[in-house]
Amino acid sequence: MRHGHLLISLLAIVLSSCKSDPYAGDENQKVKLKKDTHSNYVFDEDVTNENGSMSYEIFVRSFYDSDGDGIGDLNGVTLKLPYLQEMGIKTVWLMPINPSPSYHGYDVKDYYDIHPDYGTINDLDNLVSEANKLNIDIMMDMVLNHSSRSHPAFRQSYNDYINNNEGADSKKDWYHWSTTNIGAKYGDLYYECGFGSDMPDFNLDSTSLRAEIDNICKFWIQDHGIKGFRLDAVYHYYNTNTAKNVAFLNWLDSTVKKYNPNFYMVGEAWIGDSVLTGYSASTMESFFKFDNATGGDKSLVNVAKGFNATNIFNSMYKYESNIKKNNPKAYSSYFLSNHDQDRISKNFNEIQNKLAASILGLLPGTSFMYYGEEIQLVGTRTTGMYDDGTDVKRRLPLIWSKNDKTGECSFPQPERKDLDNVQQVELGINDQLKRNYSLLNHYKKVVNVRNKYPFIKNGLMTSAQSLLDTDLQSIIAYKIEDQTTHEYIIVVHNLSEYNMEVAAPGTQIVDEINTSRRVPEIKNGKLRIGRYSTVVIK
Ligand SMILES: [Ca+2]
Ligand SMILES: [Ca+2]
Repeated sequence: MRHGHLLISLLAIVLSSCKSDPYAGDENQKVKLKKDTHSNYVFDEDVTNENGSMSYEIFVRSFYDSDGDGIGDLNGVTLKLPYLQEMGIKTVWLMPINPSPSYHGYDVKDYYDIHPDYGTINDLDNLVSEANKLNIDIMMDMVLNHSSRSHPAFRQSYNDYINNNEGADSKKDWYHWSTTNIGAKYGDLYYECGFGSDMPDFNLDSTSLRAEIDNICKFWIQDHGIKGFRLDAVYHYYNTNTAKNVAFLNWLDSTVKKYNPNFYMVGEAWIGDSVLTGYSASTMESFFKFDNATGGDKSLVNVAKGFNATNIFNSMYKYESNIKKNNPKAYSSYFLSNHDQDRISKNFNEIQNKLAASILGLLPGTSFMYYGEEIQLVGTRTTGMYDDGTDVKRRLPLIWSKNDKTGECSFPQPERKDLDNVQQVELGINDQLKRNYSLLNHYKKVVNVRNKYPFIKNGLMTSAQSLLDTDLQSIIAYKIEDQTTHEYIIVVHNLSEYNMEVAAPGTQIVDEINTSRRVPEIKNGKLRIGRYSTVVIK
């Protein structure tokens, strides 16, 4: 690991590392932790997902196939809701489920229906109804920056523009038409298309388009009980113009809340903190925190590997404080990776992956797991030296069982089947559920702890680093506090491979998430915490 000399100089540690058994090797440690007297993962059975804030992103096509055609479907999601509830998940984000010519669905051709591969509106209603019984909110992807070029409105808009149709039914201003080249050509005109010619950009200033969007919101929220939207590409609504994007988001926020005052949205603005902070000026609740995702300059993946951790956390404290100044109800949506990024499994051994899960699970706001992260599902765009130019391998079928292939989906993009050369993980969800120390059960433990403290969602995160008597980057302490009741927790992560002893930033350990058989303790003002482990302190 890193900075071994620093650790030794603090006499805070020790422990030889690099043992193949992650739970072995504690004999020679200088810091003695209390003997473990119970199983590593103890779950508080009284804590449910009901007031939790852990979310789970699903690519329906790759999740669970209920009818044996090889394609994941809505009934498959319904069948697996009990698994998601057991994991403590509160919100399920379904990647696009509308009819679309593409396998990923981000070019919608009908905003009022379900992709036939995935099922029917009745299946969706059944999913929402079953999810409600299990306290799970169904959030759907809403793609409003652009439609599919095969959406009937695109052709009609062209015709209305060419014929200068000003009638009540006119869609002439739904898209951006021009006689000069602003993207791609259709008929005699050019149209704007930031994401490629298949995806013409909507003109979100159009009054009649906004009326249509209002109607789409009513359809899904009021008529079909969807609880939230994940908004695709909000940064591109008005060509990266923050002020205009925020104004549109405010309009959309007031629109969705007409149909459900508790409706919530999380926006995808793939930008750094400095610009993203400006989006919190909107009335909308949340935006994805890309800086802290894999590939970002302050990634949680790097934190879990101990790189530059205090600086990364300092930037997060600053961001969290700034967004709450803009909008007291704003909260962040953290994630390790998503469907547009290489899966994180390549970065980690299992124990570091567990630490990453502990970090993700104990951040304020909402945290999103990407399906398969709990079993280290594999998939990156790049094969060896080559970039295949497709994200399909980042969205491969979830593995449910090593031996029972029931429900396992086939390669999601059949026409690129030649790319299906990924050696996938051996153990699936059901195998890992049965293993006490599996990554999956670690995730389950983390979410169980998170769900004990519902104020995490809206709490303010501030540094508690000064309460420790060390300036090591390898141990992180922060406070999450309810701004109304002032209830709080202090979270301490040991990012190193060594058991550590530091000044205790509180008097009582109320929760522990261990990756070693040794349990932590507070004694004589000192906190002893095992390697790659986490404690919650009051
Ligand atoms: Ca199917
Ligand atoms: Ca746009």
